[in-house]
Amino acid sequence: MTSAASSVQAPAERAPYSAAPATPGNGLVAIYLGITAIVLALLMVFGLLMRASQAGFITIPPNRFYQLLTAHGIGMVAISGLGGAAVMWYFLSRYVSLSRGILLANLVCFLLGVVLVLGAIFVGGFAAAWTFLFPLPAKSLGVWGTDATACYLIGVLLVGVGFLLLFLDTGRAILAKYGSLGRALGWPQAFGKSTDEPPPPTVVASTVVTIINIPAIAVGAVILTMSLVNALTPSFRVNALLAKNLIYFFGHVFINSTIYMSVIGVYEILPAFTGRPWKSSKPFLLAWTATMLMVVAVYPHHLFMDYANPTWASVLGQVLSYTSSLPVLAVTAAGTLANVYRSGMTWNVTTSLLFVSIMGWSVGVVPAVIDGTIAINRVMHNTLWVPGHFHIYLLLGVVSMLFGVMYFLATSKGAADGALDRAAIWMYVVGGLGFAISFLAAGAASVPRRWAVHDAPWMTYDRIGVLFALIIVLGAIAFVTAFLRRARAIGT
Ligand code: HEM
Ligand SMILES: [Cu+2]
Repeated sequence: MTSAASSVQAPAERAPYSAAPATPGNGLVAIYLGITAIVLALLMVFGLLMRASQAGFITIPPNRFYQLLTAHGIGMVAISGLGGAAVMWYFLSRYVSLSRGILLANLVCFLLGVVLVLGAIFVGGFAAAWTFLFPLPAKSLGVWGTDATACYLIGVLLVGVGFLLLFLDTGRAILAKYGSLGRALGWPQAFGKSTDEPPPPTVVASTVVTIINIPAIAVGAVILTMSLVNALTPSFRVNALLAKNLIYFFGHVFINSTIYMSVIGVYEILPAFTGRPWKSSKPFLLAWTATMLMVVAVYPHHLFMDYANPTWASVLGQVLSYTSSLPVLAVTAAGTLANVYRSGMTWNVTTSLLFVSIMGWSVGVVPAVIDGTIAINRVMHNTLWVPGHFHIYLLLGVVSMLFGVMYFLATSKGAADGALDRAAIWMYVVGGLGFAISFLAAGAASVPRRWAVHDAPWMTYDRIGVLFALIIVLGAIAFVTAFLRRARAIGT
């Protein structure tokens, strides 16, 4: 399975791709991406069912709806993490020496954790949403038992432990090669007078992800454990405000990291088609360091309506919401346009998806920043505006990047895109935009999020949403089946 390591090259008719050094984890990376593809399609169907139930097309009993909501939320966050980790590992292993054992250990933890989480939800009835906010896990009013809560929390903890191992390994490998995290971030070139070649974009991005995710997962583990003890021993009390702060610190950083891991695919693959290498310029290095510092402090934007939280935290949350992702997004979007412009690049499924992903990420940030404004959040908080903005940059941003990388790897042996592949791009983009806009429009009309049953006047938005969701799901299933059919090419 691993002999193909260095064989990922663009076919002859495409722009030349510098032969990559061996990456002996190819087979495992293919398994990671295969699981990602299947789980994405399945969870999208869960989403479609939820939306169809809100629209009144089908009837899902509320208990079942909240189970689906919990599974969709935690599942999508986790699988974006798994897919992103595969992209990061695949490309990072060209520059530093990563452990295949740890890559496998993460997968095993992930799968065991998923079994526990699925059991908790669909057997035990756990339905507190992926954010497991206190006191829901412990106080279900009899809807689910303590055993289901324990299974869910331990399952998520297990997934976290796997990722923690992975990022400890990337940290170890980066330090071994570059000597210090500062050097891996290109600080001597960004802030000093060093004229040495800066570390490649993949190393810079991976270093940032490693630095921000280790504390995020550690904090996640702390609050998962506290919630577990609280559920088993109610006399051990958890401060609700502290719990929410810890959960959103972890949640915000982890989900943002999925973008920062997946975007490595753009840095590595677009140049293969344009023939123009993507170098770490000074603005690029500064941008990644700036985003690294801001992304860990922006999470209070999830607590604007928690008036007990300190005012300074809300102010910080608002200011950083405007600036946090901007540096990396700006250098990446500008870099993408410069890389592609007049390069004679072939517009195939891979390059189209990667290009779309940068545009989707850019577009999705606009409604996010709007909601990050306290005055607007007073109205939009807990409305469908929120899923509206994050579905844009998750569906059209992260997941497009993942599908783009899958196509790249799967067609590296020269398999050509067919008419169905090309149609799927349009379905994915049009369906994704329409679907997200149906959420945004409903949110603008103050339709609440996370409600199983919708009032009749809200259903117009829901029905339009279902139509577009159907289009995007069909497009995604076309990508997934195309990838799975060709996936063996990666590992052989
Ligand atoms: C066809 C694609 C998709 C459909 C039809 C879909 C549908 C939905 C629906 C109906 C909700 C509940 C909205 C509410 O009433 O509050 C939801 C929530 C959510 N979705 Fe999706 N979704 C899709 C793709 C994705 C993707 C790709 C991701 C992430 C990578 C994602 C992540 C989430 C998250 C995190 C939530 C919030 C769950 C919560 O509120 O606890 N979704 N989605
Ligand atoms: Cu956030």
